[in-house]
Amino acid sequence: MKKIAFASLLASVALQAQDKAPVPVLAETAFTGQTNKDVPADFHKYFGQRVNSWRDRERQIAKLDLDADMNQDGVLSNTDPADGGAFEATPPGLLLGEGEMTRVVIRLLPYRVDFDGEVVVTLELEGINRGARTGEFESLDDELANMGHVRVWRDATRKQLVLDSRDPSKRVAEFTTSYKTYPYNLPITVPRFVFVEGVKSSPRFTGDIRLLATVSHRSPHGQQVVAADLAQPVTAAKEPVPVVPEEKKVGIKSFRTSFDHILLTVQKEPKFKEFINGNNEGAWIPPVGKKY
Ligand SMILES: [Ca+2]
Repeated sequence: MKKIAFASLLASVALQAQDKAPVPVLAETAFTGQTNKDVPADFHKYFGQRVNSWRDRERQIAKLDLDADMNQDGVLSNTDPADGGAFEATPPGLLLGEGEMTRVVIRLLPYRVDFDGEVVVTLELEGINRGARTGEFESLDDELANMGHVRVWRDATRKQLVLDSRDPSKRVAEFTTSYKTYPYNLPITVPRFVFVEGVKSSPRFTGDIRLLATVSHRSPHGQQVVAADLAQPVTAAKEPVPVVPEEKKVGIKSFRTSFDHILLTVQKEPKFKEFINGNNEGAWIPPVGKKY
């Protein structure tokens, strides 16, 4: 996660916002700062307190990056600052028109092979309430009514649905790979890319949708490995954690969860594109019946 000039970027976004059409009046007091959900790390309450141990790659099982064509030039670049870093985590994030799709690449780089159990990759869609510092809505109904609608597909032809932000049973997807073949089966089990489709425009806020990806380690005993100083990841099962006999714990390494996210905004029409290579990587798919 590159955080380049995050504060100044926020400031410039705020200035741009002043030039736009009047913002609809919000029911609650308008909160215009950064919400807790603007950093993917919010899902872990101790993040920030132990940054160094969190960033210790020896403790992570893999590096995870979500990448998209943030600057809408038809090329996904892992080195172009305009395609990554703070742009992914600052509203409006990735702009999508209704009916438009774009490719999001999941870069998973295994650090470790010396472990037992499974590697679990999750993709999750969530709304951000920009009227509250916490970024949380009062309820799921409130959230669904006040956020844009996106779907995530595994393919460009909309055959394999991965996520749907309006369907409570389709807001989290999990991909699991066993230590026996990891990392060799990662490309098969975990999508290398997905397509995000704008369905309905964001009604109140820009940057009101986030696509969060996590990669974590699950022990051979079926539980998500959570070290003593870690909170339960939000995506973890809510059932009681099974008790692991002491002798079985010997030799089991636990690893920290890696994560990344991209903010999204859906608008009525696709943003104007100036492709530098004619979109020949298929990074963008226009709404049905339309052309770029
Ligand atoms: Ca680009």
